[in-house]
Amino acid sequence: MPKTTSRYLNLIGGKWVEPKTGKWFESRNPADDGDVVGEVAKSGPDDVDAAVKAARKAFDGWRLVPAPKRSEIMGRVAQILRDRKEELSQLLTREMGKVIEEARGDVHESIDTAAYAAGAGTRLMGETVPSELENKFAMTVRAPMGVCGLISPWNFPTAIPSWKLFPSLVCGNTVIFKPASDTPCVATALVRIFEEAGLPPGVLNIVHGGGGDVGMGIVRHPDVALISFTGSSDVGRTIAAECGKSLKRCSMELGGKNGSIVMDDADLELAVDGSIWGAFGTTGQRCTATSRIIVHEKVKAEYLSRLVDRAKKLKLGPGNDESVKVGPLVNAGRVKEVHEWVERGVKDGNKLLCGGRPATNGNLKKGWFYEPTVFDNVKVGDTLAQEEIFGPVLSVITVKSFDEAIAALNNSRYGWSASIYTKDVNRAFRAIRDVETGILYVNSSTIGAENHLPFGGMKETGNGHREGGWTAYDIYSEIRTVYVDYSGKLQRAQIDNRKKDE
Ligand code: UN1
Repeated sequence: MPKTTSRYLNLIGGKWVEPKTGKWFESRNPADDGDVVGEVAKSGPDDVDAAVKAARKAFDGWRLVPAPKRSEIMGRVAQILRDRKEELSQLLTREMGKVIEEARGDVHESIDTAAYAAGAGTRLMGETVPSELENKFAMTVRAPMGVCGLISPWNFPTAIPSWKLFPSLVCGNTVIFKPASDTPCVATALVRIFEEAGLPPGVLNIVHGGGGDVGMGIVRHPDVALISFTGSSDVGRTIAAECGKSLKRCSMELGGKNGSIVMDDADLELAVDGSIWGAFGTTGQRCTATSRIIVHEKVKAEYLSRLVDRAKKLKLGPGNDESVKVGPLVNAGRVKEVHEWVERGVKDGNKLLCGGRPATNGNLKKGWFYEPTVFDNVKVGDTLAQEEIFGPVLSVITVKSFDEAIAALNNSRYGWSASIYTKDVNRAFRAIRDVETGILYVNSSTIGAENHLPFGGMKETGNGHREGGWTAYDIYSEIRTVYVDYSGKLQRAQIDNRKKDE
């Protein structure tokens, strides 16, 4: 009997509806290409338009719901997420591929973000400042922006949408959510939880489909006030340019080429632990993954031999096997692309120490696996040291001093995350001052950010916004400055209350 596949629809104005295009696409398990997770709406511009209309209509009611009441719903979402953590994590692993322990971390990050949001509505603070004039009051209040377009990636299928969904909704906006087309099923499961928690119809709409038809449709729509996008710098640049045409606010979380400095006084075992986790955790598919090691020449030989030994022993396999450390890449295209970068490294004369090819032994051939790869002899300007690979490929650069290490680290057009391993507090603080990244870890990996702190990068990694913590709430609100004059007469700032020669 043919297996029946579940269909994943769009949620528009509180109703689950088929796409007006009549088209569908499949979401498949990256560890087993024969496993179809779901059949998903392949939407088009009419679907986007219907969703924006619904969100626009719902905005008038939602913005007037007191923010603490909006937050109460987020508290309920947090509770349902806790109750469903295992179920969601299993679906996440099946659809995206990351190992189950990390899938639980991904979902837990959503729980943390929801719990933060559950209190955030009581802290949507403005400020009061004295006026220069008598009998006049000055303050700021926050106002929602309208309809927000949230476009999320596949690598953190619940955590990253959560960083966008919770603050935008608590701030009083309504939302069109376009999840990555590699992870639509888990995104749908997340949206169903908001629905179940009592979010009014039309406040959160999901539209599935491709970046061109749906993503750019949302970006270009005149009734969408804001775009939040996480993905590659190339796509981010296109979206930001489009937003620039109508001066639409956009928040961009983009590419990275994150480096860890291993100084000559580093705890080498710790540095190796952190490098393995940073480079090969999530199969290297984190924006903040470690893709460069900048190691002091004095400790290089010892560090590298331990690192390569560990990399070779990592167990690859389907993420739902609890003993597996490295899951598949997300799709066939990623394997091809990662391999092209590796071939480029070999051609450039970088020295391949381990890995360097798709992993196809036994069951692995059913999915999109790639061997953990380490390259030595990489120079700061080499392709492998400059381009974001987004796979399990680590490039090692050798330096002779702290200053050279910082210069190598900063020799990148990206500025996501960095780390330094040293026992010298002076070097640690100089790194805090001198690195050109949005995040710095001292004696830890380049990954592992916590949801309640700002998260974002410098240079071509973004455009200055920070998700996470309190700063996410600034992305999704307008500041309105209010002056209340209770003097009963016209008072002119900068003119009255001043003598001519003052
Ligand atoms: C990402 O880097 O793509 O900081 C997101 C971390 C996770 C989120 C990573 N909390 O490693």
